[in-house]
Amino acid sequence: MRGFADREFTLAYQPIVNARGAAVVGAEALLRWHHPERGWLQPGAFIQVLEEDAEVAWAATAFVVEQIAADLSALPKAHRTAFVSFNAYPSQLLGGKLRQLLETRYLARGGAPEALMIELLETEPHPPCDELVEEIQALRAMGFRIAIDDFGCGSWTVLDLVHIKVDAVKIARELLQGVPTSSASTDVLLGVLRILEALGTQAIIEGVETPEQVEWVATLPQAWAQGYAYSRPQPGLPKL
Ligand code: G
Ligand code: MN
Repeated sequence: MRGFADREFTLAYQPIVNARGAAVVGAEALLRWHHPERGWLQPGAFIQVLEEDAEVAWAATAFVVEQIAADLSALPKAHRTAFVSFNAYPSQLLGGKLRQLLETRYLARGGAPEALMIELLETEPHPPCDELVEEIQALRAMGFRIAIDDFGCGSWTVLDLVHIKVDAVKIARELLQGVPTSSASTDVLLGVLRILEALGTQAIIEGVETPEQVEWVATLPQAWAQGYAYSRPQPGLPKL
C-alpha cells in the first residue's frame, strides 16, 4: 500500500492510567494517517479500508509493530513505558501469522514480550475458534499480554471469558457513558468489574471523559482507565 511505503502513517500513543493514582501504567498505540491532500486522518476515516482488505490491514499491523519496537528501543530503559498495546484482528493470529511477525520484527530487535499487549478487536463477526484460543495461549506463554478490546458492545461475549484466559479486558466506552448518573449503567459496569476481578483479569475502563467519571473511577481499587479526561492520544510514547 502506497501510504506505508511513503511514510504517511505515524503512531499516536494514548496513556492508560492506574485509576486510583492516575499514574501512567502503559499506552495504546493508535494509527494516524497523514494524507497528502486531506491532512491528518483519524482511524474513523480509514478503518473501513482496513476492514475490507486483509492485505492492507496486515501492512498496517506490521507497520505498527515495527514502529512500537523502534519507539520503545529509543527510550532509555529507566523511562520505558511499562507496556504498549496495539490493535489486531483475531483472524491475524491464525496460522501463527502474528506470532511470526512479532518474532521477526519485535523480539529479534530486542523487544521484551511483556512490554507488548495485543488488543483483540471485536469487529469480526465469527466467534472465537479453537485455533484462536490456542494462538492466544501460545502468545501468552511467550510472555505477550493479551487483551479483549471493546468488551460489552461487540462480538466478544461473557461466555468468551469462561473459555479464554486473557490478561486484560478493555470495557467498551458505551458501558461507561451513563456512569455515574444512571444507576442501571453503574450497576452493569460494577458487575462486569466484579467478574473480571474474580477471574484475576485486569479491567481497563475506556472512554473516561468527564470530571464525574474521573472521580467515580478513582474509587475503584483495581481498575485501569483510559480516556480524554486523562490524556488525548499524543505524538510520542509517554515516559514513566
Ligand atoms: O476501541 P479502541 O480501544 O481501539 O479505541 C481507541 C479509539 O478511541 C481511538 O480512536 C481514540 O482516539 C478514541 N478515544 C480515546 N479516548 C476516548 C474518549 O475518552 N472518548 C471517546 N469518545 N473516544 C476516545
Ligand atoms: Mn483498542
